[in-house]
Amino acid sequence: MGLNRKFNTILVTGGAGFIGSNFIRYLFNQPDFSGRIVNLDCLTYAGNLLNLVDIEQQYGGRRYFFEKVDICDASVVNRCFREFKVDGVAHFAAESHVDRSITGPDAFIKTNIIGTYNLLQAARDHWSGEVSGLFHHVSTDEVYGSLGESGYFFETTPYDPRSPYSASKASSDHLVSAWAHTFNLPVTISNCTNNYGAYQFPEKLIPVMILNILNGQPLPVYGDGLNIRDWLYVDDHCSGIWSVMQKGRCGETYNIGGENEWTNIDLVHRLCEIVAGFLGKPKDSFKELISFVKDRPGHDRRYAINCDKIKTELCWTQSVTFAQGLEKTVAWYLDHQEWIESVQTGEYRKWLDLNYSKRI
Ligand code: NAD
Ligand code: TDX
Repeated sequence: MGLNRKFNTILVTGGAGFIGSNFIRYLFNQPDFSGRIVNLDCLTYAGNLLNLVDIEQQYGGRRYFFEKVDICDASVVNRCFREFKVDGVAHFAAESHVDRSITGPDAFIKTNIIGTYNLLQAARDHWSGEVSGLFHHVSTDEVYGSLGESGYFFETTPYDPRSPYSASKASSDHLVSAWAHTFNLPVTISNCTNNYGAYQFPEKLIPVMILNILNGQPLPVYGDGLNIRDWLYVDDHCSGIWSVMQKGRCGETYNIGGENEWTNIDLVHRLCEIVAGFLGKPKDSFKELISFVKDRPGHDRRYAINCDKIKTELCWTQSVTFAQGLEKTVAWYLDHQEWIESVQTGEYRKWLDLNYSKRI
């Protein structure tokens, strides 16, 4: 691919969340990015500026700007585009947890659908005439539905979302494609498998298990534990997104995956062993904590992605093996007791209120 887009100012939505904060850190470490990043995040329970303290210290006010903004608020979103002269969007902001979408779908419909619509409209308004840019939409493999024992999701697989979360992400993907087709908005979309790594909020499988092991609490495995997920280290997701933003063809979708399928129960066993290793305990020490619990309603059985397109077209590939990634992740949680405590006690919310309540 000859294309190599340059960006002056990238608007990262949801930059205070798990993948968004890793993406911001990743971008500042790229020698081919010398621009500014505007982090637009309304700081829901999943938004945590402690994830970005180092970035704020190093780049704050010069190359990094935080704006406490709800993407459902169209006029403020518009103001940010104008004020910062945004020429790239990496759209991460979303309600992201499937279990929460079952107990409270409302926020998913608002943020994932209406919020995406507002951003698309703002980009369309702002990028007319001489000014242009790229809108990259970060999405999930869950839009494709659920697989049986064999087969993979391709970019051409028909959408078949089954949870309120995946249905809202599928809706947002369709909006993004429609804005490209109808209004010629320059967009790219990526659909990725399950991410893991540093700063992941302890509601998702891997951090829930690590923290419960450390606290000697039951490890809740849904159903029979044989559901399969394809896991990708978060930095590899970030490099995939950056490849698509720089070199991806407009209007195209790229699947990003780990090619790394695990049943939940095997993964939980592995985590028990890794933590035991770090703590110098016998391998099976924590496995008795495993507790099979009631299944998630509508629980998708298997996700697995074919990512040949991004590999062959954009020369992207995974760089971290699952063994390395899990070790790094467990080590990160062990080394970040303050972060964990702040998240588990809710202290981080007070810190945010103190530091950011006036910036709405
Ligand atoms: P996250 O829940 O950790 O972070 C979401 C961020 O969005 C938070 O900082 C939150 O404050 C912000 N946000 C939520 N509603 C907002 C609103 N209305 N206005 C402004 N900001 C708002 O999520 P994540 O796991 O980092 O996922 C990021 C994106 O990647 C999502 O779009 C998700 O669908 C997608 N994705 C996630 C995974 C995964 O395994 N986590 C895999 C594939 C795709
Ligand atoms: O306590 C648990 N026990 C358990 O068995 C939790 C939290 C999960 N699970 C199971 C459900 C899933 O089969 O583990 C698997 C992974 O669950 P989650 O971490 O909740 O992720 P998942 O539902 O697969 O969705 C994730 O990947 C795709 C992200 O949350 C989405 O944002 C992303 O789009």
